Amino acid sequence: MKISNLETETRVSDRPDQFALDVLHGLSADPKSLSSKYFYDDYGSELFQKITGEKEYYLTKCEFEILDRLAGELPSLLDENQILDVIEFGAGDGHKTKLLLDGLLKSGMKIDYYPVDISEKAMLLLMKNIYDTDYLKINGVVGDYFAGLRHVQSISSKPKLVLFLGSSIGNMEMAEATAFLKVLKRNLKSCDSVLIGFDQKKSAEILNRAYNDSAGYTTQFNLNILERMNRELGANFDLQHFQHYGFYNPRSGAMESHLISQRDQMVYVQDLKRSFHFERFEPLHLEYSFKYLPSDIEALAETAGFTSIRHFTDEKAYFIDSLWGFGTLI
Ligand code: AVI
Repeated sequence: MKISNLETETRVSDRPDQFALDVLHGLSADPKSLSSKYFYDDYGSELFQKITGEKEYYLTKCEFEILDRLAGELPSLLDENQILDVIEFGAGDGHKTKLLLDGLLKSGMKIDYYPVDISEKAMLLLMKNIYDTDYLKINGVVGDYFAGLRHVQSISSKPKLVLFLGSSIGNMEMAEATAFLKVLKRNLKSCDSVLIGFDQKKSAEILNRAYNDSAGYTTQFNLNILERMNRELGANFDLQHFQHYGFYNPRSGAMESHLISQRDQMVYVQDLKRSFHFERFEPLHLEYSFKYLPSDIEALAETAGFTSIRHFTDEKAYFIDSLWGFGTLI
């Protein structure tokens, strides 16, 4: 695997043939579904950035508030380690992380920062916001999260802080989130820590508004997955005949996003040489965004093998960044 300054490694999940296979599988299934990871082509990532700026989408603003406060406190929680590797999964544009890094640097720490992202474009964006100094060295890793983490473990034995911010864990179903965190745990040592963002359970009205913003970016974000199939796989989806439907399901504890076919229609996907039938009002499921109670977070941490947990929340208690480690309480 290659690392640093945008030398790219093989892209595993984003290969066009994998996309085609997943589309074949997802559109042949009953009920139909596609993985939300396919939202994030360049245009989808741009739309997501716009969503985060919308007034209804409180998640990013709440996490910003938390990290701003945590930045001053974090050094003392990390055992005052004077040198640290900070590894971030899915770093985005780096704005939120910069707050934390600045806090750590102010305390006199020396940091090697390894943002790991599958998107080279995201990495370029981040490098515009965070740059090398005498105390901060940035080593961008374009690739898979765990390949990135293992690589850093193989070249450095410094204590690690792994960041997985922004409620990305919420886009995983429980079994997947648990498996993901168990693998993370296996790849860490007892001196390492993890900071993970969780969106909290709250009133259905607030949640429904956040995933149905009035400017319509969430609708565009969902429809872009059809456009992506048109562009990359030669499909002929007519976007006018699908409607975005996002709602909170209190039984599963998740926001669900669907595109609902507005008519009985056939869609042809050239690269698959296959047509797919959509009945009138048939849903195509695209995303879960699971919401957590503090007790859900603690149960998940324990199941994954982490024993030291501390929660940080915003004034409204809408969002939690949870710091996990090993051994006794921090
Ligand atoms: C990236 N992820 C945490 C977002 C979320 O809130 O689940 C994606 C998103 N979907 C609709 N709006 C934002």
